[in-house]
Amino acid sequence: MGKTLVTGAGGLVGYAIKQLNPPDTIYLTRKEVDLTDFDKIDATMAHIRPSRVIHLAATVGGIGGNMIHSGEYFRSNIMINTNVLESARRCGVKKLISFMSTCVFPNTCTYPLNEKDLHNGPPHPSNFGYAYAKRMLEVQSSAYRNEWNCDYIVAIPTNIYGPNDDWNLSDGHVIPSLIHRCFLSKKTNSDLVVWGSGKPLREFVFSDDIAKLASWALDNYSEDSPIIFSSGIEISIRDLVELVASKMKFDGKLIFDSTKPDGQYRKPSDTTKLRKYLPDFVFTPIEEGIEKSVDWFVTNYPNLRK
Ligand code: GFB
Repeated sequence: MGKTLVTGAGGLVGYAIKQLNPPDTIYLTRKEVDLTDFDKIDATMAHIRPSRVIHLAATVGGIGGNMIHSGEYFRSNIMINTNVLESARRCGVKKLISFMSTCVFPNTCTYPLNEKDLHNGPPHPSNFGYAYAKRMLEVQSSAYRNEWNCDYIVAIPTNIYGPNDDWNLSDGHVIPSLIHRCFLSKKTNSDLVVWGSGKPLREFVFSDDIAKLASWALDNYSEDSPIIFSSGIEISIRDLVELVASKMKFDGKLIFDSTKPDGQYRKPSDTTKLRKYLPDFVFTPIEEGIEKSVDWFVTNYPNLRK
């Protein structure tokens, strides 16, 4: 079958893929190659000559990071994606999977979010730069399929979390930020400050599930249109915080900081396509996923990414 190259291997999903231990897999991290530099990734691709690529590398963050770094997230992701897909094409990669996120869908559209609605309106303003850059992954993959018959597919996961997350308090996603903040509140015996009203609803997916689904898609999915990876189960931020607090054994006060953004109220996703292919796939329940993430965080503190 040849080699599989994983870009962005130092991150959340890269870590989960390593745990699966797939054969003939080469892991590329940000430290090794700057993917915004075409010559570097092109030379690396030509040297490794993978037949398959799991393209995870991206400049990402939670709502805080997206609002502050809109320009940087746009620039960096456009460059990374353009370079990786083009160097893969040049060296004859047979199959490539890349990732968007349900936050790149239009802000105003009918629910649940369906793959076919991706370009039907502007994204939520809180992640304007990131969303437009990520949408171009679908455009580039489709254009390459049309002209060069490249079997490049795109997955759309919901908010991913798990071990080896980015635990940054200001730029990170809600679950790792809350686990980290709750840990500090416990340590200093202080209130746990939560951003926004706690009312927004989100769907979360554990990183191990994404690793399994990515590996399945490489072997079994070849549609031009993207595929949503989600359980379709929503949870409110308030219920999520209470779950994190209980797994961390935090019994202090919760403060909802209304000066911080709520973001989009909800973004429920349509799982029909995934279920057509994988009717029996079992997603990790959020209680179990949060427990594993908390355990990993506590064990690996203070050597983690934050
Ligand atoms: O993970 P998050 O930043 O991503 O979650 P989004 C934001 C939601 O969690 C908002 C609340 O409703 C926040 O008010 N929240 C509560 C917090 N406490 C915190 C906290 O400490 N940190 C953070 N970050 N949020 C992102 C997109 O949107 O979704 C990205 O901006 C990305 O582009 C990701 O694609 C999947 O779900 O709002």
